[in-house]
Amino acid sequence: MNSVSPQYGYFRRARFVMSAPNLTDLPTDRGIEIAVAGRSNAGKSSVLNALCDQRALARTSRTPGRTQHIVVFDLDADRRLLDLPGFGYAQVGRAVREQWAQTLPDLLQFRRTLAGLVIVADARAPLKAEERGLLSWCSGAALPVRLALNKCDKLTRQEGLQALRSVQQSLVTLGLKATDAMLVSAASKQGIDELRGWLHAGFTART
Ligand SMILES: Nc1nc2c(ncn2[C@@H]2O[C@H](COP(=O)(O)OP(=O)(O)OP(=O)(O)O)[C@@H](O)[C@H]2O)c(=O)[nH]1
Ligand SMILES: [Mg+2]
Repeated sequence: MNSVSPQYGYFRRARFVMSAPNLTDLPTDRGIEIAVAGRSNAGKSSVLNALCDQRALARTSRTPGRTQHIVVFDLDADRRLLDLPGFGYAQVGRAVREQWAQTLPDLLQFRRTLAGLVIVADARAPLKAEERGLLSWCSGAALPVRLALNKCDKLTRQEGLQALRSVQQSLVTLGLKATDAMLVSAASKQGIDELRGWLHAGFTART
């Protein structure tokens, strides 16, 4: 379960490139990027580490608000993963929150290399306004999106399926497909290889 299928081996070669405070600090807008977004503490950095099969590639923390810049990882010369700051965490200073509230829409709208978005949400919590907003934006812009319901190791199989079904109904009302949601766990690695497969499709669609 904790292995990387051979065709996705390039995830293992992920390297930290930079931590960018602003969009203008990002690498040249060329190649293909997939970003990981979501509520603070949902497990974005942990999911990214699980995808790349590396323990400490992206910094994780029990304290919400750990990732405050756009953290960029290279998979190879043309493909990058972006770990985005979390939204919805009140303790992060107001200035930081407001700056990010403006940066995220700009990134989604203007970053030409952005080929997909993984939204990481806590499988135990219902979708909130920010997640719905992001999902509906992706639906309108036809940006491929995957909603990864993380921490499913904390739920029984039955609870997990219930959470998945209820979120799938929301997705359909937002104009997305029920199959755009999946249960994952950065801890147990459930669903991680499937998510890698989705990223792989996004990374290879344009090359
Ligand atoms: N049980 C369990 N805990 C998890 C899982 N994924 C992440 N966590 C824990 O959740 C906490 C937050 O994880 P992070 O990966 O730092 O979350 P983040 O979304 O990157 O947080 P910010 O960068 O602050 O926005 C850490 O204590 C992780 O160990 C999971 O699949 N299962
Ligand atoms: Mg993080």
